[in-house]
Amino acid sequence: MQERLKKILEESREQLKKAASLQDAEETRIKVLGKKGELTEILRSMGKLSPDERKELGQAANQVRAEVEKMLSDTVNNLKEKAKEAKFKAEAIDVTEPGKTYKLGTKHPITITIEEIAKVFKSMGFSLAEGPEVETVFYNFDALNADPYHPARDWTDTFYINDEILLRTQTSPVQVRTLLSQKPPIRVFAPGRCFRCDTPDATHSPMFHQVEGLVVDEGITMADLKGVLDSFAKQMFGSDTRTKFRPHHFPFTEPSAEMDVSCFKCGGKGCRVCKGSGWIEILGCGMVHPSVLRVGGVDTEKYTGFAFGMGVERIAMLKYGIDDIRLLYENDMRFIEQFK
Ligand code: 2U9
Repeated sequence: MQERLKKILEESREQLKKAASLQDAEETRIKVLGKKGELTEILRSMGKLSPDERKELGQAANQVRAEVEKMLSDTVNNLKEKAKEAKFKAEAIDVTEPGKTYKLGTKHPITITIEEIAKVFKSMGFSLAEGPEVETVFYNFDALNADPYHPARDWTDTFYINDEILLRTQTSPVQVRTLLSQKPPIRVFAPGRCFRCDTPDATHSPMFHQVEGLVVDEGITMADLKGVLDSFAKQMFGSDTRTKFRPHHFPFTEPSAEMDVSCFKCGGKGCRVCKGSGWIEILGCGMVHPSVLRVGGVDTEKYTGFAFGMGVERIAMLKYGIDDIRLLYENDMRFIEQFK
């Protein structure tokens, strides 16, 4: 029996020396000290021995058990320590390494221009209005007093999805929706993407942006239109900017006009930007046609209004000296990154 105990102790020592994981150590514990373990079996079988033999063997067995337990706990502690060291090593951070830098994107020149225009109109009490890019013929044409045979309605000029649904050709449908959902006084500006079947060239893109505006209240006159748009021009292009209104025609406004600003490059003397005229056309505008107001549910005996619309690409191109609209949509970062 003593020999067996010695063997158990030696084998345990050898096995634990080789133990590479907590699992290996646990296997040794089960083999020796488990319910059916070698040492447990010996201790259990001692009942059959004489009291003297039991005392002698009991002492020896308990000593072996204590030693195996001590070796087990040393091995477990040792393995845990090693695992901790390995984890620390794997997770080590070299604080001297240069940090990772992430390249920040820049705002698109069209976004910058829309934000600049929005800031000016917000400062004059206008609020933002938005609407769907996929519209109905009613909101895009019918409600805006467009002649049933107006060329813009033609499928060669407009992207139709079916007979009734199209990609909006201007942001005006947003204001029609505003008229139908809000009561005067109304003071909104509507920036957004628009679509027309244009073949791309230096000045045309089938997708472009507009900012339109609408004011409806009691006693609104052409003087309000001129005051607001002159103030816009001065805030947008500099306080020295002068404005000039030329008669024009739009189906949704009457009277209608186009507004020119004195050239912000040469101050009006004439240069390449203003093509020698000293003036640059910036936007279209007019008093909202009573038919449009009526479709919007507005009492035309009580209320009048003015509206305006401008092409964002045109303003951005003039401001930044961009000579080809296609540059705005090629997504060449070397171009886009210049506008910060
Ligand atoms: C409602 C009533 C009236 C919006 C207006 C213009 C004049 C205009 C053009 C500018 C350059 C379009 O991008 S462009 O080609 N727009 O000249 N737009 S008045 O009039 C409205 C809109 C909605 C209910």
